[in-house]
Amino acid sequence: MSANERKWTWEEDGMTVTRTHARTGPGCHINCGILEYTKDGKLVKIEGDPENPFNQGRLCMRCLSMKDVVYHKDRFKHPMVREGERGENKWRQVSWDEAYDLCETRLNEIKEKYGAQSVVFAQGTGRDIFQLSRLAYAFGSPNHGPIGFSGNSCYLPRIAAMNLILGGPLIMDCSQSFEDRYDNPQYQVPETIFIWGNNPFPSNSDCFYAHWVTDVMERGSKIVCIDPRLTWIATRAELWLQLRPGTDGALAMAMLNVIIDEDLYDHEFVERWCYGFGELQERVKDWTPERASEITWIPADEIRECARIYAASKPAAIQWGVAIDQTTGGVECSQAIMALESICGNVDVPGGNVFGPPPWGIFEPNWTGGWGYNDLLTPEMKQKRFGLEKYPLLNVGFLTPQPDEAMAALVRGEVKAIWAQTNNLLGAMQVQPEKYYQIIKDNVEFIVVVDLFPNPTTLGLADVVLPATTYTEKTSFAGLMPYFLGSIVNCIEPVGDTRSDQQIIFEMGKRFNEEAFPWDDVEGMWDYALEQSGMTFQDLREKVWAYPEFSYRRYETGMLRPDGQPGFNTSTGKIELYSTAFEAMGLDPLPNYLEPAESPLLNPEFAKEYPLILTTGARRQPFFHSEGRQIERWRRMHPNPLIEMHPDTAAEHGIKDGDWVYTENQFGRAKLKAFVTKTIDPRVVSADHAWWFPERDPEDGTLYGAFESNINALMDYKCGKSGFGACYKCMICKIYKAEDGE
Ligand SMILES: Nc1nc2c(c(=O)[nH]1)N[C@H]1C(S)=C(S)[C@@H](COP(=O)(O)OP(=O)(O)OC[C@H]3O[C@@H](n4cnc5c(=O)[nH]c(N)nc54)[C@H](O)[C@@H]3O)O[C@H]1N2
Ligand SMILES: Nc1nc2c(c(=O)[nH]1)N[C@H]1C(S)=C(S)[C@@H](COP(=O)(O)OP(=O)(O)OC[C@H]3O[C@@H](n4cnc5c(=O)[nH]c(N)nc54)[C@H](O)[C@@H]3O)O[C@H]1N2
Ligand code: SF4
Ligand SMILES: [Mo]
Repeated sequence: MSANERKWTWEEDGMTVTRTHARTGPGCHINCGILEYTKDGKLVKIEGDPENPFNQGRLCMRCLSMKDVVYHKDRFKHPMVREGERGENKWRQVSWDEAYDLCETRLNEIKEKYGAQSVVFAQGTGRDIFQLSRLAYAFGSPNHGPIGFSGNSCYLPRIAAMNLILGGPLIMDCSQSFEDRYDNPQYQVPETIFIWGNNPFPSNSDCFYAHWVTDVMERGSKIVCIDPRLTWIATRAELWLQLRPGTDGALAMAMLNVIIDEDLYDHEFVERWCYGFGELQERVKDWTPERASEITWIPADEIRECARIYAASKPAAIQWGVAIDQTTGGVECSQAIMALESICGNVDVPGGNVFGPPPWGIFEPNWTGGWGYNDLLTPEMKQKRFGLEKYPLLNVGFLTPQPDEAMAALVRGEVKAIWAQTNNLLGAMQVQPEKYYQIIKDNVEFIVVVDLFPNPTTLGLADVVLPATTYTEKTSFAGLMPYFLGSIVNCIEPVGDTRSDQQIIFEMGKRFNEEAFPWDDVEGMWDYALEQSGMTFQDLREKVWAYPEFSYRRYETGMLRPDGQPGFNTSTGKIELYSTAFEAMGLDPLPNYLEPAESPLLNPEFAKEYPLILTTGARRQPFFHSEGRQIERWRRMHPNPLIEMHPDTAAEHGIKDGDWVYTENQFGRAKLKAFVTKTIDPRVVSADHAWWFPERDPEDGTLYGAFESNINALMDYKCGKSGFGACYKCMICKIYKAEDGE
């Protein structure tokens, strides 16, 4: 359907239909095409847009039941200022002007007294508020990014490595860059896809829609799955490798060993486009499948088979997930996986792993991170980003503080205010939340939280709460995935006295620095951001989506480098199997495997006390991290926090399915319900993350039970040498039945 035939709004059965895309809030990492049905100014339902190339009509239950979120009784509907002590739940409803006045006065006082860097603008997993960097920089602080989230361990470890080694991020090719999708004659389905540390069906993680996996399977793709749990997709796989959590790097090193040793790699591509193959060959020489088998628990023959399938499949694609990031050696493991993709000739080929269209020429190039860094921050302030001195890798391609260091600064009393937006820091990402709750409460003078719902962070920490809208109530655009530009158009007016994140940033930004937000309104800001696409926001609203030109093997045509030369956007112009940039930063230029920081191999004595490997946070529908526990229809699907364990493990500890169980290690403990299942290795347990209980009385002093079932009580700051990576997916623990029964 061409843009000319496409209508963006029409009347149907007495309802108005708005054709647009979903976005946050509530949380999601992708933008399905939707039809929003409204009547008398109210949302009636949301349906998938069958014409939209991205999702082709399909939706998950979160958008399908969006009404339950939009009109939920608990939603914040007015700005509020804290009256009693933090955690007492005493609030005063105020006007937006009063709330803004207070924020402006307090934040400027703090800036005057301690410097702008002492204010952290904390963004969580929210994928639609990249303008928050501009707010931080307009204020003068270089510290925009998560705080409390060890090792920036969501996607950024992979992106850091990809930016340096390949010159930009790769993603599995499911034809998503073509408007005509699988019908496009240039496209070819992967022969095999490797689902690695990712579970797309519940997660639909960044830039990737799960249904594409079944789409390509229907067209012939085979599956290899690398996961400690037997997931739905693992049951459909040719090969399922059930590895010890945190050891993916060892598997990747051994796959490289087999592929090079058996001469299965793509000589032509390596000679023409890769730098440092000899060094790589030397590095992986000792990584025999037998050695990796001892580390990963995967039989050596299966490692060989996995390597041979990857090398023989033309093309093969790897869809990897956050499990790679959330190990201490997440960056080094990413280096190894990229080396696999490169030496087997799967980079930027149809059905392999491809770059998105380069962002230049499509939208404001810094839109998805660091917008305002160049034009608003002073050189002195740029140096005051927490962790920058220690971790130079922070300078490549994204500009967040290093969160472990930011928290260390907070502990030293150097963080005086936090502006948190799309971030339930106590509820979802903070390691040892109870301990750090006290420290944040004592050390941070002023905290603003912009959110849709009350949660442990708003209750326990906020001095001011600003109520945000859902995506049905705001305008924005989908551009994080550079395959396409998509409109996000409101179909109803904001509920209560809520405002969109973008409007809040825009209005606060003008107060901090009028010149940094020179536009008349939010839509003017969108026009600016879209300028390079040749469209205004109104054009995009009417077109609904627009796909930039896309082609393959762009290293041959000079389209991957801003200077137009053939090659990759790295300093050697080649894929750096041996990274000159890593070397210059004092990091290991070659891939490697690092044992998780807490490991039975590194510390066998200690492991006797905590004999089980703990992986956490495997995504569940319909929740998004700490969200959605108050949405009744969703909660019924998943009423309690679960810990998965093998029947033998349960029996050994006298635990039955459904028992409440404590999981404990040297850092803390959490209480979850046993889910006994043969789909997990007896030596491993897998715990849900981000649990709290909105049904609790907010005045019972427990912050909605924030510290009872929160598995992050067992986590610690354990990033790698690069400043990236963490231990959320590979801790150690013991379990025992909770004596207090139910
Ligand atoms: N143990 C363990 N911990 C983990 C993980 C794990 O695997 N294991 N995963 C980690 C990962 S990858 C991440 S990214 C972090 C996520 O950490 P967070 O980003 O803190 O996670 P959420 O619970 O989604 O919190 C988001 C908050 O933003 C609000 N919100 C949602 N949409 C919007 C919006 O559009 N605007 C505004 N203003 N607010 C909105 C929600 O109501 C919610 O309170 O958690 C990490 N924590
Ligand atoms: N419904 C829902 N969707 C979400 C989110 C959510 O909270 N809920 N969160 C969003 C966010 S912020 C992110 S980052 C993405 C993440 O989405 P994914 O990348 O899919 O991440 P997870 O579900 O945490 O883990 C994926 C799989 O890795 C397995 N795994 C655990 N440990 C290891 C390991 O050490 N090695 C390997 N190979 N596998 C391991 C788990 O068993 C799980 O099946 O999802 C996003 N989408
Ligand atoms: S994946 Fe689900 S929540 Fe996300 S946009 Fe699509 S339907 Fe909505
Ligand atoms: Mo994430």
